[in-house]
Amino acid sequence: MGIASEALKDFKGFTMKNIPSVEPLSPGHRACQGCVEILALRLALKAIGTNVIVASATGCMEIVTSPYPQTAWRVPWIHVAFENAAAVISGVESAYKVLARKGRISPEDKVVFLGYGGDGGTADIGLQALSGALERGHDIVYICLDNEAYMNTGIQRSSSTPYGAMTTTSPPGKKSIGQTTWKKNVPAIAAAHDIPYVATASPAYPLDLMNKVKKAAMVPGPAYVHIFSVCPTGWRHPTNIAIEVAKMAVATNVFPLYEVIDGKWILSRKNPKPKPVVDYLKMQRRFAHLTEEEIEKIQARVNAEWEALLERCGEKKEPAPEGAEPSGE
Ligand SMILES: Cc1ncc(C[n+]2csc(CCOP(=O)(O)OP(=O)(O)O)c2C)c(N)n1
Ligand code: SF4
Repeated sequence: MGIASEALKDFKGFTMKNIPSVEPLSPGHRACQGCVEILALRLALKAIGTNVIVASATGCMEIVTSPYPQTAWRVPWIHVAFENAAAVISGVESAYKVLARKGRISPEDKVVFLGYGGDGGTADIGLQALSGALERGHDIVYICLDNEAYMNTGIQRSSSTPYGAMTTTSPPGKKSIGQTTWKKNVPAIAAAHDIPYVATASPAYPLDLMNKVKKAAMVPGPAYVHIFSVCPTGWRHPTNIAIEVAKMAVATNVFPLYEVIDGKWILSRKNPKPKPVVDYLKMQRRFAHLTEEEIEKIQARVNAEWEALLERCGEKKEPAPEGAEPSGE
């Protein structure tokens, strides 16, 4: 049994009946109306509880929670540079271990060391620090709050911006369809470090999200959780449909939910009847300029990535031999 499976063998998940009332990240912050990124962070902190030290890369969540002299944080929180949340939180974890070894603090209570950043801070500028922290094996949780662009500084494209999306640095026009590269697969990059726990999550499925964050906090060693963080401001849709957009991303296989525990890939939702990707795209003005041809291209890409994920999760059915009778399934 791997170290994550061992740590999780008696895991009891949150249910509607035992959602913690604790709010380590308090209300009264300054996030935009309908912001799902702040909801993701709130749910993650509820799952972890108050025995936590947090390192926050600069970005929307840092800006909206810490307008000096006010703060929405009820737990120890360190604001760090855009690029080094993973490096700083792994340093805090190491310092804690040294203090415990020297008898200066009691090692009995398990403190969770949480680093988080947006997709710009994670997939781009902080990727090196993240990779180092994962490779060194620190006992940390790292959360990427993926709103698919650099939102805090005015909606610039990141390597996590999906193909075809409009941002201020990938404007569509006569000669451009918007973002021209495909979204970087950071959860797969994290999993390639052979760490004990990796998961994708969405606040549209809050219990699933909280249980994954709880598991990430329980496993010894590095854990990475990639959270789909809908941003009505940058994605250009009404604030009241943010959770519907998040649900549609899962229903269309644009953002599949899964875990990688000790290297074993496990689908969280099987989705036998995926909805067409256009249902997701048409909810958001950032994709409004796309032609049918481009939408087909995106659908083909989503299909291929889903097939690859099924394969990794051991869910792919063998194709029936030629000439075989249909099974009627
Ligand atoms: C080295 C460095 N470059 C640029 C910036 C300016 N900056 C601050 S936040 C930010 C964008 C953050 O984007 P992301 O990490 O995706 O988080 P979001 O705001 O979208 O939640 C940028 C470019 C900075 N603080 N430091
Ligand atoms: S810009 Fe987007 S991610 Fe940032 S606070 Fe507003 S809704 Fe949230």
